[in-house]
Amino acid sequence: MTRISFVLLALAAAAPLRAQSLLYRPPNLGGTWVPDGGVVQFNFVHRFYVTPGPSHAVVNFPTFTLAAGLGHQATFGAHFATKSIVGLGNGALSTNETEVFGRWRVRGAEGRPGLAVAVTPAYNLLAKSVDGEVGVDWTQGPLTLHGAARAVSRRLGESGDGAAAFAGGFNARLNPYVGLSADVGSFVSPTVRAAWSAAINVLIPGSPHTFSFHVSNATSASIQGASQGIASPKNVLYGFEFTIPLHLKRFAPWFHGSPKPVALGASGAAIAAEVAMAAVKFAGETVTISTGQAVRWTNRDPLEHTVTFDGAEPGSPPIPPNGSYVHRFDKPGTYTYHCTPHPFMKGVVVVK
Ligand SMILES: [Cu+2]
Repeated sequence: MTRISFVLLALAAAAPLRAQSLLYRPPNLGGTWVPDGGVVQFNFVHRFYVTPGPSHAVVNFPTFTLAAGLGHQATFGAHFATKSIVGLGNGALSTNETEVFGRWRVRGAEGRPGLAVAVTPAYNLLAKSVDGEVGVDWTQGPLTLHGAARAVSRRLGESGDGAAAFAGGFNARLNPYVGLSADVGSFVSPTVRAAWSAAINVLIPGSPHTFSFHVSNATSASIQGASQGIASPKNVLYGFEFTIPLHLKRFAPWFHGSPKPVALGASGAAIAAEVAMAAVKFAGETVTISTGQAVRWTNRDPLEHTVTFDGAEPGSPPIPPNGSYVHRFDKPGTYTYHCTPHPFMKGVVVVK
């Protein structure tokens, strides 16, 4: 095995961790994470408290994060929170908080020992505030330490002056799959309650997903939301975060024009019937031909299909998008067939 294939293997093994792992980020710190190029990261934070009896109503505080990895250690994304404390100040007309942000990791990489530094410019649509964060983290063995300096041009409900906030936290990995983390962050202001969190972080084995169970008092994952805690009626929220990397390459066939036609199966046979494979169906479910004639199947879907006979007749290999397959029938009979990846796709060839 060459040195290069060793390196590729090591990268492949590291990939699940590099795919935006909660083992390297506490609940209220964006830190320096950047999705890999061509990956759209979907993260879902859900926090709640339960009101006292008799209703025991559950009050929910979700934040959705969508961020696209642009390559070159850069990302562009947004947080959307539906019950943000940022929206509870004077003059707030809504608790729906949207923050759009960019992030550029100037140095370092997730999961690699040493220092990482990232800058995160953002705009908070609810607070109408230009926000920003400089995040640093330092990884050594199972430990990652985090720090962040934040600035906002306008805290919601305040008179328009800017404000600064600072945050810090850590991740401690007990093994490759489980870790603990905590953080605290606060505006430099005696009137605003500091935000905090503590979490158990889990990498789901065999998957690119990470999960955290956490407690916190912060109601959203934006720069402003992660810098202030809810004070009443409850000051502890329970919750979780789930991270989902979506690899755009998987969707490539949807966006690229028709791939090159590929012809499979018998060549030179007299084609007496055409069957299109479209919308995950065999168009023209039953075709009738004479002995010695052939049928041609053409795949119009962006997915692979097969023509697999239910009897002993040999069928097709996987037929790629824009591929076709020709099969000649030398014996009379009724040939039922299906698609192996999509068994609900069925068809019949009657040979007289
Ligand atoms: Cu199919």
